[in-house]
Amino acid sequence: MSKNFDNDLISRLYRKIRLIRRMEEVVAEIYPSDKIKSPVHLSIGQEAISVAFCDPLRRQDVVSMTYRGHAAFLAKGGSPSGMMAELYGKRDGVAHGIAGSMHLVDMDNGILGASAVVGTTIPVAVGYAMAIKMRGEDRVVVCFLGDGATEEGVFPESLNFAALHGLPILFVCENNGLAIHSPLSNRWAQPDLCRRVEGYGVETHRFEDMDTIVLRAWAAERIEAIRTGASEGPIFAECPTYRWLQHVGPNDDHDQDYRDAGEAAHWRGKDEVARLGDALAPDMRSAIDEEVEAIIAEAVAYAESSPFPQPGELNVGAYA
Ligand SMILES: Cc1ncc(C[n+]2csc(CCOP(=O)(O)OP(=O)(O)O)c2C)c(N)n1
Repeated sequence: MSKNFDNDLISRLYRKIRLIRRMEEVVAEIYPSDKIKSPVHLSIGQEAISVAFCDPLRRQDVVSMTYRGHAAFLAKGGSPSGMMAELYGKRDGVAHGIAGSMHLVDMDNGILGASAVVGTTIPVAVGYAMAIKMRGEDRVVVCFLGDGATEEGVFPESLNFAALHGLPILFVCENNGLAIHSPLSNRWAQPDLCRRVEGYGVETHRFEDMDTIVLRAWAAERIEAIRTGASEGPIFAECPTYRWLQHVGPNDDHDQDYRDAGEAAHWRGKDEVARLGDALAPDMRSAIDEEVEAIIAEAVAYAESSPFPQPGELNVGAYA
């Protein structure tokens, strides 16, 4: 990490990445108690991408994410208490406690939401970008997707539409190399994803590594270029990453033979939460850590004390 780093930037990024990591660790601790009513797809190990791409966004900018969306939700400014209550299935959750971890949403903070159905948020994000363009606004959409989602037919359809209309959208592929248990080598004849995307007339960039500061600098520059019209969207970024835990649930699954323990050790050895924390003065780091623990304790207490929704409330928010 650069010695000339901006201390405010590092502390801001560390506060976010630490909050996301600790929220998910606490979710994993609580999960076996059955208080959390929804399945959880944890992003532990992948958080840097959401933190880096959300940091340059304004509140009125928009993100859409996948069912592995806790990191993007929190990075974009979603409420930790509202998220925890949603996981508990409680009425004060961000989706009234009837949607769960895979459907976090918060339109006041520009969080379009997520879906359990792979790829389905991509055209919704493109539609939102279309609306922004038609209204002549300077807002930007960031659409997070997994490598598996690029295999859905809706991905090339959405890319083509966004490119044809020059929409203000940045697609961010969190490439963890796996769709559940299937590695890329079993799925892609052409392993160069950016090359495939370029075929649609879209600017692409592939990162070699997951370095929060590097990702963030690039994101800030390209988001600003889309916002000001210096570059026409869409833009596509492929970010290599690694999912530390099992596809769904709170546990490690390296005892299964679908992936390599050496690879896990490699990624754990360059953990971005530790790297950013180590770049801060120890007293600043511990002050942030304490602040984060207080936010999480409040979120858990909020979730515990919120009531369950009643059966008659099942359709709340389902129809406009
Ligand atoms: C349309 C559809 N097909 C299949 C599934 C089953 N499924 C759930 S997660 C997943 C893997 C998606 O992988 P990726 O997009 O890379 O995201 P990751 O889980 O790695 O974050 C699949 C195939 C689904 N939910 N929706």
